[in-house]
Order: sequence, then structure tokens, then C-alpha cells
Amino acid sequence: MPHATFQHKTTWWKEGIVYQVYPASFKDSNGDGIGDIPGIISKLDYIRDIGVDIIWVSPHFKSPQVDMGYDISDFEDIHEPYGTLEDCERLIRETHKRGMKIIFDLVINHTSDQHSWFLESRSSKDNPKRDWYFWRAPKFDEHGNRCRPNNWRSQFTKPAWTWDPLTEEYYLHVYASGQPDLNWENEECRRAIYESAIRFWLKRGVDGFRIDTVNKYSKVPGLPDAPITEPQEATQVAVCRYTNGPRIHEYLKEIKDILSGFDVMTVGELPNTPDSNEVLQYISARSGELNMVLNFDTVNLGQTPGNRFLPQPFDNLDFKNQLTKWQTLPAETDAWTTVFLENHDQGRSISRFASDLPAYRQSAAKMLATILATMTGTLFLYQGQEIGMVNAPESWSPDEYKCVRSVNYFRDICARSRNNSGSIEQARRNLQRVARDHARVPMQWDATHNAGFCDEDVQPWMSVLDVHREINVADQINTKGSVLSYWRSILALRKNYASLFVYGSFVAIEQERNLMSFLKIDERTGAKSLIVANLSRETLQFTHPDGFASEETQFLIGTHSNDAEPEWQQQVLAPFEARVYIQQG
Ligand code: TEU
Ligand code: CA
Repeated sequence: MPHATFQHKTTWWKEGIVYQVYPASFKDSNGDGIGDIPGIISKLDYIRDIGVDIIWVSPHFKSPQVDMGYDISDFEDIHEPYGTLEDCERLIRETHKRGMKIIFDLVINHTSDQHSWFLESRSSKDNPKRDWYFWRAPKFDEHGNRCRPNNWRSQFTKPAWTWDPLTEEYYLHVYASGQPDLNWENEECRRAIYESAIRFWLKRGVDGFRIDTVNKYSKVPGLPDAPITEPQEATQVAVCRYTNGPRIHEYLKEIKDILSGFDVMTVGELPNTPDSNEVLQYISARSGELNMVLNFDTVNLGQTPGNRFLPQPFDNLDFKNQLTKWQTLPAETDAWTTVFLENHDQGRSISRFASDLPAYRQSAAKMLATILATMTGTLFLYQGQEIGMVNAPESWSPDEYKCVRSVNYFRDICARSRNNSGSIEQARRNLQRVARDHARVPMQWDATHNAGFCDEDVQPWMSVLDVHREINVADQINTKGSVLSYWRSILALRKNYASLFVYGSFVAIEQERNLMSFLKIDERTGAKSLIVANLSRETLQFTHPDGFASEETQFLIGTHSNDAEPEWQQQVLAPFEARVYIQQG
């Protein structure tokens, strides 16, 4: 059996459980239908009681909300509906008071087009901040028609360049036109980012950052055209032109230098980087750029690269392979890894990777919890995951979807198909599978009209799911056997056995497609754990691996048995059943 070679030092950000809060949809405290910072503060005890150690707050900074706050117009101020700077400082204090840490979202690939830097930059070609963004003169075709500087497509369907009539040039935006890309080649610009977005918050006691789209700050010099992969299209997927560019590690080392001296954590969001050598450059402890990254291998399943709404078939073998892809990294290298299935950019894990049918969704939620809570690395939960929230239903109409990515996609399909009803129906189904909106609906606190998210006579900014009557915190919080109780129990076990579950080495056991099974080994004590999980709706046989059939094997926790019922010894798993066995060293 392969054994770990690298011994990781224990640290709070390795064993801490991270809980992501999406401010707009967590809790409204003042009756405007929008979640806010006082709302978050009112739920801090709830969060702590799940077993959470670190709260990650999605952007709450001043923003016109073109992309839900990932378009920041002032790094040093708060989005007004969310509260004030004082509220934010109170959030930091109240989190710390409860023994938890708090990290913020660091969105520095771009700003809002309403940021004062951009307003200055666009004001004239000789403005001192002109070079802080990417401005380019138009090209002209043989008929003298104005053309964009290159063929890049943005992440949100449209071209990556927007024409600005004021100075008659185009500016670059990898995301929405309201999110112009900052030019990191400009040193003054970089220094301003560090001061305003990073130091400002370090001084206020934040415990680290989730760094947004951490590999896009360095573009291929000269901004050359992207390879033509869709000849019939005017723009092309250009990820290779703006991802993992030549100076990215130089920039991240500058950030690392700013953070040194603070006991803070960094987790980078690392899209479009499946190659482990490339990943290691970001997270090797020796290079020290980032503590860890969020890889996209699992959450991209079912989506086409460059066009997430185009379905791709996948099965449970793919799911197992992708989910465990980075599990052996901590044993084999000096780098640390992460475990997650949800965030604000993804549909709900139960709906995508298991089953949200009423008969299965509870078991499915607990089964996924069992896998996640026993895996190696820092564990990230997304609000609502702990109660088993599911995707919006098929009956949802396209205008329920508010996210810029969804809206642009749907409009594009309507325009291209000239409102063909078949195409529209297909687009609607694609939205129901993978739109980011599924994670952004209001948190389901109770069974009342607005799910306890906001007052009953208020219109919430996004529709509350009807299923909140069956899936909500109030019903689960004191209920034995609920999804929430299960999460609390298994997170407590994860902490109790941290050297096994958080730090232990991971060994996959080959089994049939629908059975996920792995060992965790505590290299210090020799303790071992066996995890088995049925990823399907069928009943499954499994065999205990060698050494796990003996008397010394204890049943630790399982989705279907409350205590050591005799069935646990049977080597049969009900649909979406999962169990954890342990052998003390
Ligand atoms: O997302 C980065 C990003 O590029 C993702 O959209 C990714 O391409 C996609 O999920 C792959 O499936 C971050 C934020 O998380 C997102 O909410 C923002 O819209 C985006 O950056 C721009 O700031
Ligand atoms: Ca509010």
C-alpha cells in the first residue's frame, strides 16, 4: 500500500471548515428583500453550530452588481444595501468573538466600469491611468468597417471588447462589459490594487482571501487572436490567451510578500488548469504563492469547456475520478488541497451528482456529506448545502434566472434561433441543469412564505424555491436524522479524527462504477478508515477489503443507521447509502 511521504504541519486553515456566505441571499434584516451584513451577523451562532471555523463572504463591496458584486467600484466601501463599513467591521469582530475566522473575496482581475480608476482611465487617452486597463485602437477590414482588436470571446458569451465612443478605442473585459480587465503590467496599477484591495482589509483584521480567478492577471503579450475553433463564429474561446500567462507567478509572489507577517490564508480560484504541474506552481509550499486552490475538475462535469450550457455526458466513474483527482497531492508533494462540490457559480450538488427526487434527496445529501467530510484537504461548504438544498425546478421560467451569464446565454439562443420554440426549450433545460442561479436563491430558513429569508410581505430579489416547505433549517435543526444533524455529526468526527480525515493519506479502492470506496490512513498512529458510498439508485453489494472484515473494525457513522444496527455489517448498500468504518492504530 502506498504510504505518505510528506508530513504536513497542522494549521488552522488546513483543518478549518470553510462556509461560504452569499450576502444577497443569506438573510435580509431590514425588509428590502436583499440579504445584508446585519443578517449575516444574526446567523453567526447558527454557522458556528454547524461546526464551521472559517467564513468566506462573497463580495460585499461597493458595486453596480452587473455580476453580483464581482464588479467592484470601490474596494474600500460596502455595497449600500448590504450595510456600512461599520457593519462590516462588526461582522469581523462578531465572527472573531465566536472563535471563527473570516475571509473575503479578492476580485482583482478587473474592476467595475464605475470604479474611479476606470472612469479616469476612459476619460482621455493621455490620462495617467489610461494604461491601468487595456485600451486598443480599432482595426478596419477591407471595406473600412471598424473591427475589434482581436477575436476573443468573453466568459459571458459576448465579445471581450467594448467600443468606447468617448476616446474611440476598445477596452478589454474577459467577463461582462461592466468588468474591464486591469492591466497588471502597469506597476503603479498593481501597487494601487495591493493598497486598496488587500492592505485596507488586512488592517481591519480579515483572516485571508479567496482570490477570484487567480490565474488571469497575466495575458499573452500582444493579445494575439485565439485559435479558430468555431469558424462560423465571429469570436473564439480565448481562455489560452488570458490564463496562466507568463508573469502570473511574479505577480502572485508580490501578493505573497504583502501577506507575509500576517497569519492569513489564501485560496485561489483556479479555472481552466487541469494539469498538475501547472497547479503545483501555484500551491507548492516551497514557492509559497497560495495556500491552496479550488480546482474545477469536478464542477465542470457535464459542461463543455468554453460553453458551460452545452451538455456533456458523464457518469459516476467520471465523478469519482475527478473528485479524487487531487487527493494524493498532499501525500506526494508539499502542496495542500481542497474539497468542495458547491459554490455560488454552480448548480446544487445533489441535483447534479446524485438525485434530487423526494425519495432520494435526503440520502443523497448525507452520502455526499460522508464522502466530502472524510476526504483530505480543506473542506468548503456553501450556504444551504448543509440542509440539502436542490436546484430550482424544471417548471421555472427563463425570466427567473437573473445571473448575467444565464441572461446573456438565453438572449443569444433566442436571437440565433429567431425564437425557435425547440431551441428555447433546450436552453431552458440547460439553465435548469447548470445555471449559477441555483446557488443564488434565498437561503431556506423555515417553511413560511419567504422561507424566513425576508419578511412575508416583501418581494425577495430572487424567487424563493417552493421546496423550502420541505427543505429548511427550522425543520432540521433539532431533528435527529436530518441532513443538518448529519452534517454536524460528521463534521465533529472530521475534527475528532483530523489526522485521519483531514491530514490522512488517501487510497482509492477500485470498485464498480457506482460504488465509491476509499481508505484513509493516519500515518502517525496507523489508524485506518474505510469509506463506502453508493452513488446510485440501485442496491449495491460491496466487499470489505482485506483487514476490514475483522473484529477490530468499528462502524463510525453512516447515512442509514442511527447507531450500530446489525444491518451495517451486511455488505449491501441501499440507494445512496454511505458508511464509514474505522480501525484504531
Ligand atoms: O469565476 C471565475 C470563472 O471564470 C468562472 O466563471 C468559471 O469560468 C466557470 O465557473 C467555469 O465553470 C469568478 C467568480 O466566482 C464568478 O462569480 C465571477 O462571475 C467571475 O469570477 C468574475 O469575477
Ligand atoms: Ca436587506
